[in-house]
Amino acid sequence: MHIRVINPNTTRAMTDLIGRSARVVAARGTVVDAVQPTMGPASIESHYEEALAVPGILEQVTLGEADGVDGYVVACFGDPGLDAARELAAGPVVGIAEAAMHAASLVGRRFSVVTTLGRTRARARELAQRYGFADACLSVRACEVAVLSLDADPTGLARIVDECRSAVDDDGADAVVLGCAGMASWTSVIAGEIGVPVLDGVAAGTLLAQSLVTLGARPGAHDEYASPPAKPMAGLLAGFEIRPGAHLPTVRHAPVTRLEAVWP
Ligand code: 5HY
Repeated sequence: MHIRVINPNTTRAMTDLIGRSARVVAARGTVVDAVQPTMGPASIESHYEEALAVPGILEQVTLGEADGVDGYVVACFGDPGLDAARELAAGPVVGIAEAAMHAASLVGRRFSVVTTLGRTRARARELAQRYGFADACLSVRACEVAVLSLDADPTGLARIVDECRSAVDDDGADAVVLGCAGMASWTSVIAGEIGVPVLDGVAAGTLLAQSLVTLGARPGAHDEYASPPAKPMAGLLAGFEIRPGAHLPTVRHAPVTRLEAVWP
């Protein structure tokens, strides 16, 4: 089985981190690689950046289809481009917010999300509502550390732990969802500090995508997730045109980053 984890931003260090976090949990025999778009924002912390990340995600799904990828993880907490990716992919496509929230709902009655900047909180709450967790998602907190500062900021981890602890002590959460792919490597450290399950969507998404492939569960090729209709595409997006009789665009880019799998 081949699972491809797509970092929708264009920061190689995050792609590397995401790839490592995914490979740690993947089953022996599951090939996991991590890629990033050839175009788009260095990080995603606004609606504008989220919108501009989608063509790059679809580029990577198109390339993945040519590579015979069985399932995908969209590794950005806003789950950008998820529905569009499902129209292109033959196999399952899982978002990290979606995966982490579902996992949290199986180990806690009520969970909180701890994300990066406060401006992304509404998006997290919107996703909780979309995924059916309007009641289960108790609160969405922000550590106010920018995505690309998570590693560099010496106070970053402490600020995330503080917000996670407040989610438990003040909000009453019995599970916490990490609201950024860049937090993936801190899951067990944070769980040890706050004493409740902590769910990272990179790991949860990798395992969920792997499980869906094992179950043979893929988006229905009819109705909502059918291939997009053939249609002219103008300007910068001309490479995304789907021609009559085709199911995929003729994207001409090669992936910038492809970390070959090294499973444990
Ligand atoms: C992420 N942004 O997981 C989100 C987190 C956020 O570049 N990768 C990003 O703040 O929404």
